[in-house]
Amino acid sequence: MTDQMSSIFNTEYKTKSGYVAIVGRPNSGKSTLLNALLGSDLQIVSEKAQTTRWNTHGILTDDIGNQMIFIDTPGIHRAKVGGVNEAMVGQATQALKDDPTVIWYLVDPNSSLFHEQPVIDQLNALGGLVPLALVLNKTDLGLNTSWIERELAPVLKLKSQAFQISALNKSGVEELRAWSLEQLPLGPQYYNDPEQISDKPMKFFIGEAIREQVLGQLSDELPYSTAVLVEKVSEATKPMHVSASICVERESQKGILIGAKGAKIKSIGIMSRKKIEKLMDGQIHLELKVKVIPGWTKNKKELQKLGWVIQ
Ligand SMILES: Nc1nc2c(ncn2[C@@H]2O[C@H](COP(=O)(O)OP(=O)(O)O)[C@@H](O)[C@H]2O)c(=O)[nH]1
Ligand SMILES: [Mg+2]
Repeated sequence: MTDQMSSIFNTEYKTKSGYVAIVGRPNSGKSTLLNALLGSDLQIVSEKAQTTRWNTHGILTDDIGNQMIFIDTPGIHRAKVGGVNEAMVGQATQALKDDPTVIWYLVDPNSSLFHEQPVIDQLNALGGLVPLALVLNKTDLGLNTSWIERELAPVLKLKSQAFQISALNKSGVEELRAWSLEQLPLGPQYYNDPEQISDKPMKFFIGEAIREQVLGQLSDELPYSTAVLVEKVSEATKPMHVSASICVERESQKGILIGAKGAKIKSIGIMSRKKIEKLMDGQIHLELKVKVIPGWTKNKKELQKLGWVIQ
């Protein structure tokens, strides 16, 4: 065999790797758990349902080179057909179709089984081969979670292993990680740099940092009608420069977002800038505008422009 040929056939990997899909209802704590694992606050978290809109990969490479790639998903729930909610649920179900090596199914102990049904249906549709961790989160709240395991384990067709964790204070997270690593096969390192913790570019996290403030600073309904478009990031200038628009559906929403004498948009700008400066490790100038795109949450073309892949 020539050297070249032997290198083609040399598939003996010494370390493990694989994909872990994190699914569950909105608000079960998926993004909090990913942040706990990565030791970062990259993923945005809020008490509002449906904070996560896109699948993102979190990458964890351990000391000896084992690589777990986590896919944080928007929650699975019943959604109206043809709009932003369906696109979000579509993201989550795609993560399951993409052949994950392990699945984590997160359950909030405040949930009711009725609301869990859409997630259970998706999991059962996979047919039974993927190892599944049934992860009962928020144990720090001191609620009784044993009923969940008792009720859910028998209706799941995948063979499951139950874990009790608190993503918030990180208890039980290490056991979950260690069990999942055991399930992974020997395989290639998908990402070369052991320090890299996400597949998404800086631009994505800048948009998310702004959206996090919109979610945190505005009342219930408005955030669901907003999207953030990051138009430009110049790292060469000093301070670095970011321009972005917050898109809303109606003029009236634009008014609320800007606030009396511009106070709201100013405060959103100041807080987002702080997080972006942390992410980019330096001073930035943030230029923030508000744009009205009528009915974007229901319009396929607009959703695509804002980054959704619609089947
Ligand atoms: N008490 C408690 N709250 C949690 C825990 N994990 C997540 N949360 C909270 O639950 C809410 C939803 O979390 P998030 O990670 O955004 O959920 P996701 O929609 O599944 O990604 C946030 O307010 C979190 O702070 C936990 O272990 N304990
Ligand atoms: Mg989330």
